Amino acid sequence: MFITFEGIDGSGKTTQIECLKDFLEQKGYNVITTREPGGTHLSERIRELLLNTDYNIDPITELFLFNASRMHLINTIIKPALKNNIIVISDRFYDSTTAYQGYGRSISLENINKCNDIIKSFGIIPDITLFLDIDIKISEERRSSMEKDRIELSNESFFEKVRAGYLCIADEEPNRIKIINANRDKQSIFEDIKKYILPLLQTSVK
Ligand code: T5A
Repeated sequence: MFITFEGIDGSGKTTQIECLKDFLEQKGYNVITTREPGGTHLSERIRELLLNTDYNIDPITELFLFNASRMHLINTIIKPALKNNIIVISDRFYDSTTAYQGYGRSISLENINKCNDIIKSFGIIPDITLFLDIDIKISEERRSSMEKDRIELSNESFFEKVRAGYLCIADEEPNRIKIINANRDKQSIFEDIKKYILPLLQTSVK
């Protein structure tokens, strides 16, 4: 099973992924977690470039760098793990590209979809995507003590566009993408996540 988490920066993905991994392991499942950009040595190097505040990166270069990181992660980690019936949980996947580079940076959705279609052609499509929907102001408060990376330095209107983009994507694929109110405490959010994941476990191998 391939589970992805999505949301704007600081929406609580890392926190919930840790809870879900522990929960699934306690039930006896083999689980690996990964993140985008990153997850392999090469992709982590690409992540450093993408998030480094020293670079001014145009949207199309950014689009290709995210996709290069993704392709390497798929071939090196995700595909082999799924083949071995390991549950893969990824912090972000191609919906991030649609939301950030498409809706956020205004690259045409036609071009975004061309890239996403290449990725999809390798057969790696999330079984479920949990979109942690958080108010921009709350996410900013939660991140206030953290140093900002190149993308986090973007202004509020950028994140409004990204969030609106996620809502459009979720609207288009309601069976796969579940919207979760992430403005609440950690446990309430996790209860919702469990409600979506538990029915899917019946089809997973331990
Ligand atoms: N990107 C990525 C693109 O533009 N295109 C792409 O295709 C891809 C793949 C990646 C950046 O790259 C962009 C998006 C991003 O800008 P990242 O590090 O993955 O960078 O992105 P972030 O989402 O910024 O990761 P964060 O770790 O900052 O946020 P998380 O994981 O969503 O949030 P988390 O769990 O670390 O929580 C943030 C803080 O809030 C607290 C936590 O303890 C933590 O301090 N918290 C809560 N506090 C109160 N109540 C709750 N319910 C809380 N949950 C967590």
